[in-house]
Amino acid sequence: MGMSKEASKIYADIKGILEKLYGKTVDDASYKELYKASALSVRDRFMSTWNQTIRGIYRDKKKMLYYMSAEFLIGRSYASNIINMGLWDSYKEVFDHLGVNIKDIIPMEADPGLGNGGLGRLAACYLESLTSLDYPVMGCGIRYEYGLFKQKIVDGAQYEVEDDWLHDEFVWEVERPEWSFEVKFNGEIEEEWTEKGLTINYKNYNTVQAVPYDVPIIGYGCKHPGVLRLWSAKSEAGFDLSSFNKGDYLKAMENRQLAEIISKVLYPADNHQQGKELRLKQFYFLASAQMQFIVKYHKMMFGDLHTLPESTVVQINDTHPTLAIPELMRILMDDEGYSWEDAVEIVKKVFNYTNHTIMNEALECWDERLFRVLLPRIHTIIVNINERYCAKLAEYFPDDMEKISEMAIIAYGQIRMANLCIAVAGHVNGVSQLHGEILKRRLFNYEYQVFPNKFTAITNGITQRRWMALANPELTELLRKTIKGDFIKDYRLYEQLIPFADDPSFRAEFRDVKKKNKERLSEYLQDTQGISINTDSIIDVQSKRLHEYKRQLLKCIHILYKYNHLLADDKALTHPVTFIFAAKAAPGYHRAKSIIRLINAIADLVNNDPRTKDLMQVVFLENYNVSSAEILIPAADISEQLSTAGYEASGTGNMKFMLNGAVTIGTMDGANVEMHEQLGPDNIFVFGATATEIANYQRFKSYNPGSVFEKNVYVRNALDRIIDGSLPGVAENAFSDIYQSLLFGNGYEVADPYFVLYDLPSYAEVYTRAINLYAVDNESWMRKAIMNVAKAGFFSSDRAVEEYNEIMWHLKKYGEQ
Ligand code: 26W
Repeated sequence: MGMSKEASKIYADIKGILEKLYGKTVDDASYKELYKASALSVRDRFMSTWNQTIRGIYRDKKKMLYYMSAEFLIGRSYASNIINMGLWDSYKEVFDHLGVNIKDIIPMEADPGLGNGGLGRLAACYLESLTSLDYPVMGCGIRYEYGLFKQKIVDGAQYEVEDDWLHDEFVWEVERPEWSFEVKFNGEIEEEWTEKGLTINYKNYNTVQAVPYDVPIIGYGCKHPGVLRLWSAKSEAGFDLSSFNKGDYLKAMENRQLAEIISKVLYPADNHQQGKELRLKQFYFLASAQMQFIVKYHKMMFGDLHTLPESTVVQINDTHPTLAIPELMRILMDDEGYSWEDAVEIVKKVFNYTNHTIMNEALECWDERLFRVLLPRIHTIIVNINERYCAKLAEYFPDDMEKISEMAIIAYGQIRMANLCIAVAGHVNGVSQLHGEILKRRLFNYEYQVFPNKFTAITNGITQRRWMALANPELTELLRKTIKGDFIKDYRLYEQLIPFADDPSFRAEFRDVKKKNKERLSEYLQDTQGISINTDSIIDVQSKRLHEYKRQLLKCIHILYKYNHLLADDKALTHPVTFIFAAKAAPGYHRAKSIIRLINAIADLVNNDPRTKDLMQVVFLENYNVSSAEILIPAADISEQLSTAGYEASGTGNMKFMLNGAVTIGTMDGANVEMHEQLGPDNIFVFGATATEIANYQRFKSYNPGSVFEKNVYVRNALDRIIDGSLPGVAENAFSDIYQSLLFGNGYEVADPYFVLYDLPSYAEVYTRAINLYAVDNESWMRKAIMNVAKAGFFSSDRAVEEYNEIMWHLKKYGEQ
């Protein structure tokens, strides 16, 4: 059996690496060793291209985008790199030759969980798209030694286990110690007037060394790899020399730990900020290291910093990296001798800001006293920015102190990061059309009046390389036979599918693909959790972080509603349904954890009742992450996008389901609104109150969940199930808190703040319609599913980054002058 030339070469390389690394042959290497050796052979194939790209940027003084983010949820790199390099078939051939399934090699790589959810995954999709489109980009983040916790479910409850993802070595990263910088904390500043003007003396500070690790980003075609630069904290060599010299070795080591703790762990809270000192340290650490790099690099290229905006544009992904703004001011003034005015002129041309949430508890604020102690110099700079900013605002709103203090960067002892971003950034972006409108009309309405042109709304996107080619090889194969041209590269080509939605033989093939993906999911659930699912059932999925506004509870109560209905009428469900949930809860978010416990209790109830178990099954998929999403999403028939209208800034999971041919049941929220627009009302199931209706209820405090409860006996009976002792394995009052909160609220929270009961009847109505359609007119269902794929092109991150580039980045492709 002969291998192709390419495969033979790869095979020889892997053989050589195995020998060198482990002294083993391909026959006695373990899967882990095979993974590592083959990954290194992949690396060897792009290293010189990567190197040339970096040199080219420097030589041609190319403008580069720095995408700064506290989170990059990149997922595994191995298959993605091979696919984008066009080497998938050859690598598969090699493993076939070895009698090994390449699909068993892929999971040997740890999935770097360097993000919580949507915001981190968006950053990863954007890096991939920018690189695929041949734009120069550097992602800038933190090399957390421990990523997001791994989730274990024990007796129905979530437990967190550390994610030691670097344990087996991360083969893709390259340490760049020559680009290390010192980051300074604490201490005092002294202002001194000399003949050169005001000079700042910063004394008695602590230093931490920031060491970058570069991860290559291999775009489609692998022409010009991008880079994700992740900063790691190291204590200074001889960090505490005096203790060392006094023989206090332990004290010295202790200090070392205190320094290195900065990049130890990703905070696992999503949409809830706590103002913790260590988190502030992480953010300044990232901001300072990255700005020092940018300044040094620009000076090497241009010699002079006036031209900084010609080489540099920075995108701030949510407020987490905001301190980059005052840090660049500090460097320009204190280290480079610029005046305030000159520094401002440069800085305001460099930064743009993307907002990802309107949730009040997620808007970052820092206690001013804590801030001043940790970052005294940055504090004085922000005070100065604030003074000038407020003076400017006073010109627009003379004597309106209320408005000005609402917009101020510092007020009531708090430093507000979003306000700082709006004051300085060139553009403020919302992540969907609706979200952009809400920023302008509600959250930042005063700012919008002052800076009407700053506000933009570029809808999020996802990369079709990972979310089609990698995650759904079966559908990719079918599309390859159907679509003319390279739809992996060009998202516009998906529309060619539209006529095929009416073609019965295409539908049959499409249905077949879905079935195979359900079987793959079933195997996964069997292997990981010992669960078997009915692959002829409708697969209904809600997968996303657990949060009350995302309303996993709505789906829970609806399942109980259906369960009751089925007990009363065995025709209440016309087709078997598998209800899947996948969600991590922030460890300190008790209500969210309690909802996970509830989901598992409901699973125990319906899965074990002989009257319902053949028609309904409830599954909680453990440890949802990028890798499990790649298996889960392609298997879905129904995508649940249930957020209370106005709360989900965009959503990107919704787009992944759409691309993979699931039909959405959703509210008119975030990007669902645009999916509805693209698809037309026939290809999506919309329900629930609109964002305007919700806002009005809130404004007039006119929503009363008690009346829904009283009026609707089905709602009442469903809700009663959670407290009437029906649920097995839990104490009768285990969920009384949830029940109470929905009906009565408590001291500091209104009743049913996310309108779960309000939307339940319309959800139930639309749900029944959806299931019935699938059951009685499956051809029409498949038609809708295919239309979803056909219309998903708009939601490509290729489209999104092109829009950003057009409006704010103004990058040139490699080879473009
Ligand atoms: C703890 C502080 C904090 C605050 C906010 C941590 C993380 C956040 C993020 C903004 C949460 C997040 O991921 N937001 C999501 O961003 C996605 C990408 O734009 C959107 O699609 C989601 O709608 C939004 O919830």
